[in-house]
Amino acid sequence: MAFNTTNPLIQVEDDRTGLSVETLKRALADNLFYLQGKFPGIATKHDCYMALAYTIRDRLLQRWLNTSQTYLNCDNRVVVYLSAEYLLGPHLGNNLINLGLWEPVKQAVEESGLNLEELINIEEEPGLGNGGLGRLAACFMDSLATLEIPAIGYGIRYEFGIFDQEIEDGWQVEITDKWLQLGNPWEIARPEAAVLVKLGGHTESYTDEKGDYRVRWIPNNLVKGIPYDTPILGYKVSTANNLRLWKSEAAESFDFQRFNMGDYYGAVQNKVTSENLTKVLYPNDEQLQGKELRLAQQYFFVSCSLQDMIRIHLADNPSLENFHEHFAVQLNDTHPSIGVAELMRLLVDEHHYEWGKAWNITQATFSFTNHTLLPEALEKWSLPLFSQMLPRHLEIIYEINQRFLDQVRIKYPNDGDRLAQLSIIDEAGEKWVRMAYLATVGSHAINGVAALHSQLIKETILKDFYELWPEKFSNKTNGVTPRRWLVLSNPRLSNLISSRIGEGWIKNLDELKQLEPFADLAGFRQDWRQVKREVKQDLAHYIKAQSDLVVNPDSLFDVQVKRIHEYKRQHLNILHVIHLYLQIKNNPNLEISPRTFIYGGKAAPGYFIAKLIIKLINSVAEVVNNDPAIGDRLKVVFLSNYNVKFGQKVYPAADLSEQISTAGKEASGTGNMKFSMNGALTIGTLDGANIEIREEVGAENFFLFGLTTPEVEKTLAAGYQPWEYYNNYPDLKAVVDLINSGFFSHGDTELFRPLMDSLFGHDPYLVFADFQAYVDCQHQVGEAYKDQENWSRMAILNVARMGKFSSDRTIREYAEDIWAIKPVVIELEDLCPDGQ
Ligand code: B1H
Repeated sequence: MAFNTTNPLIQVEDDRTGLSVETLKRALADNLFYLQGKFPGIATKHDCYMALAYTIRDRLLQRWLNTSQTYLNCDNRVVVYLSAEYLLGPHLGNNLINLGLWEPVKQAVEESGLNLEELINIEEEPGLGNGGLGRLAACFMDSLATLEIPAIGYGIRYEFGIFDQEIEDGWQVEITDKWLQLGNPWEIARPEAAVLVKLGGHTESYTDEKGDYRVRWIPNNLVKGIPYDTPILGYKVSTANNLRLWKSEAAESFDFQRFNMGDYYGAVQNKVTSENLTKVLYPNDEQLQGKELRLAQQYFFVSCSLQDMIRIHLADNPSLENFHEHFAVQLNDTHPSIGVAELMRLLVDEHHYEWGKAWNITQATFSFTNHTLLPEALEKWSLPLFSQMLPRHLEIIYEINQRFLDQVRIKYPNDGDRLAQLSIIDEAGEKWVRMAYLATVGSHAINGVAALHSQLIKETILKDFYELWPEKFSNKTNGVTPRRWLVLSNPRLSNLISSRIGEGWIKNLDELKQLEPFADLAGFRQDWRQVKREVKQDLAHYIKAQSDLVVNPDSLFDVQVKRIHEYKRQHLNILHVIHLYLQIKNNPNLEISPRTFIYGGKAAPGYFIAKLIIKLINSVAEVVNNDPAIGDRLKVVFLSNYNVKFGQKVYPAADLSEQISTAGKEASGTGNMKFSMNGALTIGTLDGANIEIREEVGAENFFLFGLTTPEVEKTLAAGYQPWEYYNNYPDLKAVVDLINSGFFSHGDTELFRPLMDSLFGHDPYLVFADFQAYVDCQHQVGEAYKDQENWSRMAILNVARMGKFSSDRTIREYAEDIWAIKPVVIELEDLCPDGQ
């Protein structure tokens, strides 16, 4: 069959492009029949979801193809985001918002006898990330597309994303996340663009035909990378950027030589090993595991991506000389930092560039974002492991290091200590490759993710590098996309806002400022409270359905949702709950603002103390929720399986946002922004982006407590004595004694001992030191909540002053200061698919 290549564009409104309600209905029925192979009568809800997803995908394909075609045709720069994690959340609702199709699709779905919200809820979210770092990558992709910035996101298509969490007897249980089981309508595999990745083996030198000395890598394993593409739409623009995730496969499905010799198992083994590479996401948020498979994952996706970029570049350019003018590559933490050595290898070994030239291209290409200062999260790989898997890269890193240290020697002669401190190879004891150092040396720009964090990078982990190259360092405070985190997740509040100030804020969040005068209008505050009440009622229904607990939507919803980690101090929060419980027990008529404490978050499967904190929260919940003396005044609920989908329900319903990390430990936080954007007030420490949120919303609209970063350092340096706090603060003592008495553990005095031992013995997070300040501050919160008019006023001002925390602002800063990139407008109509 011959296609009409002169004008293959579909010109008439047909079932794949039409936007009228009638056409949408027809398309839905058509997809159900032809793609799902079902009559409506026997279709499951999931079939209907799939049919709808394909209906929407059809309507974004033109944008998607036009976008990549436009980027290929004009010589613009392209941002490449390299990230081991993308915590995208469900696509359907978001795509409807960004396409501006919510209303007609809702009508079409309803007239087809279905319910749009129900179908949206069916989507399994791609949980391809652990927490904030992965979610930031997703928000950035949304903003890049919305700002019409040419961008590609590269990552890993994990077959199993972050595990599903269930709670059994108060303990976390992990379940495999089989998100691909029923099919993924949002991705398209591109096996024709597969690449090969080498692993293991050894290197050897040779002299090429021109007489030049060269090195080649003889691997002992070859893995194939298959790209799977997902469109990332901008909000009400024609841009649809590409997210390209790599799946590993065996380069040859059978090792025929082995098979012929009768070793069927050995032959299949290679296939299994290769496919294992992208099998599962490591679930250890900010806790290094140092596993071989993890290094292989990192190298695999980075090599696939760089090879793909080189192919794209050489399609339109005679050489790689100007590679860095074509691509600005952002390293999302050190997870993709092997890219520095890989690009050098590709340029020097495979494309025969001279070292100096290759290095200039490499440094001009990469920039690096650091996301944490926690020592246990800083990536380092043992030398033996590295040389076994990536022998050539280790040689290249040695060469990079030697040349770098030669420069340092010139600047600081006779300073051996400094050389050891700056060396990419840690040689103090067992030898390691320090990945943050490799990323820093190989990049032209390095940034942190909030003002305090960027400052601390310069003072601590990269201090010596900052002295060397102060001009490379900057801050880029994180942000979140208001499309997913307000328009999609909180339509009631979004509509209320738009009814007063129009819809401009969705693309220009600073326009929320126009809400400020409304804070003084009693009628508006009334409407505001009405919205909050309805949203809280929704969450109350959800809580009832999940945990069979009835909570009062008029109580203060006090929420902490995030990964469970000692530095985030969920245990400080639960100590406060116990304190309130004791207060009521000791004074049965105590009048306090009724509160519902809501927790959610996953613990890394091997992180015992984090799991014990979950158990403690659930144990306290069991006692408090069932004590008739408490009545409606306190309820505690741990909602299982916190993820993007659940986040969308919980942020809008919160009155109080718990951001209580030990000062200096939370690099930025982004949940803090999502809460404030939805009108919650924050109780928080001077940590990460909390500081900037408080600056923006005003100190009088923020509940601040706790030690500052210098005070934390001082307290630790002076030899922190938790016992002193225990002995000096009776409220703390009462709470701790109650736990230790077995009151929350059916008399078992041992259950929570490991947690208590850590709080008393070696707690770098200073829970006891901040306890009293936290309790006092929470008291102020409770009092403030009694004045609903003023509370609403503060909440409105929080929202009105959130403009800074749009990821659009963050991306604009990266675009201007680091990537030097300009938007490229995509035309929907003019372009033919063959680019003519
Ligand atoms: C953040 C991580 C992280 N920082 C290692 N570092 C991981 C480190 O699987 N791993 O090995 C996974 C994640 N995640 C978070 O990044 C910070 O803690 C937040 O404060 C910050 O808001 C977020 C985005 O910048």
